[in-house]
Formats: sequence, C-alpha cells, structure tokens
Amino acid sequence: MNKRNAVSSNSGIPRIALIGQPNTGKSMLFNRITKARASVGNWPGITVNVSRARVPLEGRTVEYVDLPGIYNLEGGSEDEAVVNRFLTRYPVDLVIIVINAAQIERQVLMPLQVKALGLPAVVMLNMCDEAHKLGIKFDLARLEVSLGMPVALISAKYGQGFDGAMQQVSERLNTDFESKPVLADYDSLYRTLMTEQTLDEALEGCVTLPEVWPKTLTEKLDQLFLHPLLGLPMFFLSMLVIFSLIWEIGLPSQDLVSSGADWVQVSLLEPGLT
Ligand SMILES: Nc1nc2c(ncn2[C@@H]2O[C@H](COP(=O)(O)OP(=O)(O)OP(=O)(O)O)[C@@H](O)[C@H]2O)c(=O)[nH]1
Ligand SMILES: [Mg+2]
Repeated sequence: MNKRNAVSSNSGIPRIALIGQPNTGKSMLFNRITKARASVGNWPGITVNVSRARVPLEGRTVEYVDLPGIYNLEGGSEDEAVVNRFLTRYPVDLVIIVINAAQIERQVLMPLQVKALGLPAVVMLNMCDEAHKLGIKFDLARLEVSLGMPVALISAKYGQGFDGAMQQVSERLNTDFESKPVLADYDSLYRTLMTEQTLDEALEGCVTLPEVWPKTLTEKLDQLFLHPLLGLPMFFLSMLVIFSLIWEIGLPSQDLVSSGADWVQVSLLEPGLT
C-alpha cells in the first residue's frame, strides 16, 4: 500500500463506500440513501466513473460513494483494481458491504476481507424479499458476532429494514467518529489465508437454508413442457395458440395497416402532387 499517494482531504465530511459483488443492489441502495442526488465524482487516479453524493445522516452531512461490483478484493480484474486503488488512495470512515441475502453462502468472503483490510464496516443483507420467498432464515445476532460487524437485513428495492439499517450506519459512524478515516491495509489482507473452511465457519449456525428449495417459474414450466406424457400435447397446444393469434390478430391488423396506407396515399399524398 502506498500511503504517500493517499488523498485525505474530505472537508471533515465522513466518507462511506458501498462495496459488494455485482448485481447485489449497491446502486439501488445508493439511490435510496441519496434520493438520486448523485453526481459522478472527480477522483484523480480512478479510471472509471464512481458516483458520489453528499446527504444528511442524523443531522450531519455524509458522503456516499458507489463503487463497482467485484467478486474478490484480492482479484486482478479491472474493477477489482479500481476498488483496490480507491480504498488505498481515498480514506473511508465506513464501508457498507452489500450482500445478496439469497446467496450469502457465496458472498461471505467480502466481509471477512474487509475486516482483514482493517476498515470499519456494516453488512447489509439485501434482497430480503427474495431470501424470504426461498425460506432462508438468519440469526442476525450470531452472524454479527461471527463477522465482528453489525448486520442488517434489508430490501433496497422495497424498503424493508432500511430505516433500522441506516440507524446502524449512523451508530457505527459515531463509534468510530473520533478515529481518523482509514486507508485499506492490503498488506494485512494478503497475509490472511481464506479457505472454504474459513467461509463455512463464518456462517455456521447463522443461516438456515431450506431443506427443499422452492421451484422457480422456469423449473415449474420445464416440469410441464418436458413432461413425458403432457410434453407433446403441450407443444401442439402452443402451436395452435400461435397460429390462432396470427389468424385472429395478425391478418386483420395487416388489412387495417394496408387500408390506412391506402388512405394516406389517396387523401394526403396524391392531392399534394397534383
Ligand atoms: N428483489 C429485489 N431485487 C433487488 C433488490 N435490490 C436490488 N434489486 C435488483 O437487483 C438488480 C441489480 O441492482 P443494482 O442496484 O444495479 O446492483 P449493483 O450491485 O449496483 O450492480 P453492479 O453495479 O453491476 O455491481 C436490479 O435488477 C434490481 O432491481 C431488492 O431488495 N429486492
Ligand atoms: Mg451498480
């Protein structure tokens, strides 16, 4: 880590970075928090657009930054390099780690890595609506102890748990407010060995997955259309529906468009030519 390159001036405004895997809902959460008041920040040394917004949180102004989605803080992809460069160049007061609650067993690596980087953090288990539909249950208190950071269950899309989660962000910020904003310590992260076992242990007793996963719509349709007896009749029925639609809707609308075009030609275009 090159601390000499650190850009520390942020006018005393606490900076909170949102990080997480792609498609976990970071931008949706960012927009909900900032009420779409974001602008593209000017971050020297950062090659992609990173949105920022300054909004009030419990009476003080806070700057939120929406970082690109990445799978691994140690990875070498372009976006992973951007996040690495950002966190080692721009000190943050807090990191919000956004996780898809329905895929927590595949996403628990990031909170462990953020902890190894030495950054204060709050985990937001987003898409609680999806997790609820799948029957996934969380012991949040136990997960907080296991990860060593506050955990909130939210839906950035529908708003469940949002106010409580922002309360947790504010409290965490107050706890660390006396301390200075921090740069990510990648050297410590590189020294940490994260194995499958480490990840499993972090979730042990904290998450209950359903014994039988509910079928998705695609699986339900597959079951019907690929059925050994019903499959073929379903195929002929679908063909019948498609031909009826062409016959009943497609052909009459063709006549309608044709008469419309004739009317435009006779009533509007031809008088103009004479
Ligand atoms: N069901 C559900 N869908 C959500 C929720 N939050 C976000 N989504 C959906 O998840 C998808 C990805 O959301 P984004 O906010 O673009 O995710 P992101 O993490 O910013 O993605 P990247 O920037 O590509 O890393 C969108 O289709 C959202 O509608 C939620 O709470 N519930
Ligand atoms: Mg995004």
